[in-house]
Amino acid sequence: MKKLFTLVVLITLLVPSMSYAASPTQNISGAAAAFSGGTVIPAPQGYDAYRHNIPRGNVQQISYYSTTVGKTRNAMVYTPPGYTTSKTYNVLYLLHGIGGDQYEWLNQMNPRNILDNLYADNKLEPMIVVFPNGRAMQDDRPIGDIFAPDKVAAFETFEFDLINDLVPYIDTHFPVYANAQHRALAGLSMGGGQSLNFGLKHLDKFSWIGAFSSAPNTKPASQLITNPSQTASQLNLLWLSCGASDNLLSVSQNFHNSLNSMNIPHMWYLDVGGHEGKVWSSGLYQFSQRIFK
Ligand code: FER
Repeated sequence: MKKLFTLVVLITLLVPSMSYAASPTQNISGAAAAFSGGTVIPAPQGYDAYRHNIPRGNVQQISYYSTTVGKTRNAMVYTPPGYTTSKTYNVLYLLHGIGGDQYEWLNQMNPRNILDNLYADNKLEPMIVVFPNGRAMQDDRPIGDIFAPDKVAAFETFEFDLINDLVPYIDTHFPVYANAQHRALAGLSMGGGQSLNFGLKHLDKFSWIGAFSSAPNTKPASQLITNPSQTASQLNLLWLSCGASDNLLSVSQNFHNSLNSMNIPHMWYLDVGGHEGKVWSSGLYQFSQRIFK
């Protein structure tokens, strides 16, 4: 009798979550699904919440010398549960928005919970996640007028800091695979634009690219992609997502349309929401599960 009771409780607990994940209506009404290149199941309830009794990753600050800026700069690094220097890891570089810095993702998007939960569910390949400061200038703090021309320009300069300074630092100070097959670049808003601008230009360095709610710093796809068949063959994943009520939606939409006209395989996910954290948490949840596989 006790066994039967346990069984009933277990089934009651399991069935709703399973049918939630599998329900086709979740795709349509839950996320206003509009994507190509695969099926996107919206993140389940609690995906970004702290789950008790699971192994956890760690976060540390690192400092590297930037030849680009001419000073030592800081970044944050998440190492996954069970991290050991006797294994070799993939690396995801995750970039912030115009008002953010290296702490923005960690403080506002719950990446630690999202990733720890996905590892507990066996849905991620082992990766370290680097959270840089993408404003490559002497004073890189998001203070004063965050739209000031020198601050906006510093988001462009970050291309050289990333490629020449930060990536080489990570490659030599962490146990990582130092090649494009094992490197991903993604970001939110300004960071989404950076990911497209730098990623598509440096496909010898990154083969997994994600852009969440890309900002107007995004260059035209036709400028970034001059040899579509070569780009298509070098990419492992190009992911675009945006909230349906985001004021910047046209940036992603236009990029998606250009990619279609150039026959560049990519995923396009129209999420629920505006220019806000829940769309970026959701973007990380979706993108992180699809990389390094
Ligand atoms: C702009 C509007 C928004 C712009 C940048 C943003 C550079 C960035 C928003 C964000 O990062 O959240 O016109 O120009």
